[in-house]
Amino acid sequence: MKLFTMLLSLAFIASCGGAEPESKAPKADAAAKPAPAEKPAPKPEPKPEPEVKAEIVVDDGTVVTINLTASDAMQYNTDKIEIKSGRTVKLNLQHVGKMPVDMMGHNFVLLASGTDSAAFAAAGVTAKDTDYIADSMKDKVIAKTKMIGGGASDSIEFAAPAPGEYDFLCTFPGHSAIMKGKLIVS
Ligand SMILES: [Cu+2]
Repeated sequence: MKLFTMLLSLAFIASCGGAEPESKAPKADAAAKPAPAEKPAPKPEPKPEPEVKAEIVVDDGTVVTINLTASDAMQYNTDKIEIKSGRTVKLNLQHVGKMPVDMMGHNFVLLASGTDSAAFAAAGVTAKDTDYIADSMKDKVIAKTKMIGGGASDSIEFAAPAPGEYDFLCTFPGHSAIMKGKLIVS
């Protein structure tokens, strides 16, 4: 009788013991799966827009520095530059593109007040040797950089002209339709 009871309880324990791990195992599995490793991947990235844009015009009271860029998209980084008269102007032109000067050359040419910039550009279309500035129009130029290709830069210095509005442009054929702007001196 005692032995039978013992066997019975052993069988009971065995069956219990057999059932327990089965019910525990999936629980532990389910708990372990979603918790680690999968969350970091789809973290939302809150783009903070770095905008580490250099100032285009920096005036220290004596020298005004103009940081002009020109791109393969045939664009300057500004079409309006405002400065004060009496300053020495240091203009840095940087071609931030990659295309060669023969295909996407850029320069900066500042024209005397009242110059017809379209006529100026048209006159120079065939004057490749002089950066597309016609001899007949030379006297309209207040200041100019070299014609440069992708990755190159040129810096020039000139005295700020008298208060007024002045056109500037890129003289590479066709560019001045877009690559033009106003220098406003006050
Ligand atoms: Cu250009």
